[in-house]
Amino acid sequence: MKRIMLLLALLPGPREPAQVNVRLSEWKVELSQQNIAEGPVTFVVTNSGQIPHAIEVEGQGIEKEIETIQPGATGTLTLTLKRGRYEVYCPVGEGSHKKLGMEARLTVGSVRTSESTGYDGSAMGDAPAVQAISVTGGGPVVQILPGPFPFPDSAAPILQAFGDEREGLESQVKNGPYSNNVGRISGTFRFTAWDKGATRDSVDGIAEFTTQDGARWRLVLDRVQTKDVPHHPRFGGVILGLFYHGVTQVHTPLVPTINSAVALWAFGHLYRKGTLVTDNAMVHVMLLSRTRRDGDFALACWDCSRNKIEELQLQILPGPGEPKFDAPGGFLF
Ligand SMILES: [Cu+2]
Repeated sequence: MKRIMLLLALLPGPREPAQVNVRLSEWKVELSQQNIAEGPVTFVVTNSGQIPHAIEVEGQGIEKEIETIQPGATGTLTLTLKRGRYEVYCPVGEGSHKKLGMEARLTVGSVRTSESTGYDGSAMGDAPAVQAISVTGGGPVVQILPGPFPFPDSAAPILQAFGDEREGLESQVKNGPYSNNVGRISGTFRFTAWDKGATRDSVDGIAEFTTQDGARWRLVLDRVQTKDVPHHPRFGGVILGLFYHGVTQVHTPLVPTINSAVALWAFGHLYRKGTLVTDNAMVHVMLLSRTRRDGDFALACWDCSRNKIEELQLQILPGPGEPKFDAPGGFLF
């Protein structure tokens, strides 16, 4: 009996999975360790953010994801990983969470750099092919006047998660720059935007237009806004290729769900009839999948993400703490 006990103690038991703690938030995936041994591993994933997230582990022929985790909740994923490099990212939002920074790298076993087969930025499709974009408006120029948002019931459940921004957004549902109340105006808009990472994004552009009241406006864009974009969850600067708004819970749901070729946030120098109004107008520009129909330019869809990317939107709002100006926020070029 004694001999058998000893034998059992010497036998290698099933290996306990290694544990990697993963913390998800906007817009980061943080791993407790970036290097682990080959074999079984359990990812203990906590969503510390404000919106639902998930993880997908990809590399060496593996592509496994966890079910979506609600804010504050935890989930686990156990995998057996062989030696190599892996990518751990959030698959929510058709790639937009990943694009906003929710990705991390994990190395299993010891891997020499020359052996990075199966993990390579371009092969994984995560290296943006375009770093800059130049856009010139060419369509009818339309001013979006204040009015009710046409899909209030679709936006209502999304707004539940917006915390202290909810009240302001709910007032914009009733009367805001996302309405079907539009007027034809004249003007031009062109810009170039550079997507160079968290702090080096840049923009150079100019919009000139005459609003319905006959006032001539000029907006000069020469710097992006990377912080304090007043939308949940926060991000700014220049982003090329982003699926957001609407049902995504990313930024206001008073814009339908869209796909954008470029989205940017900038501070603009705004002039009215040649006089400087502000150097800090808050500007949001998107070249996006079409949301408005021909003719009356009414919002035509709540999910517009599959439409052709051909709508150029410009939104100009007063800077933080600055008084309202008498031009409403939204324009199409
Ligand atoms: Cu996410």
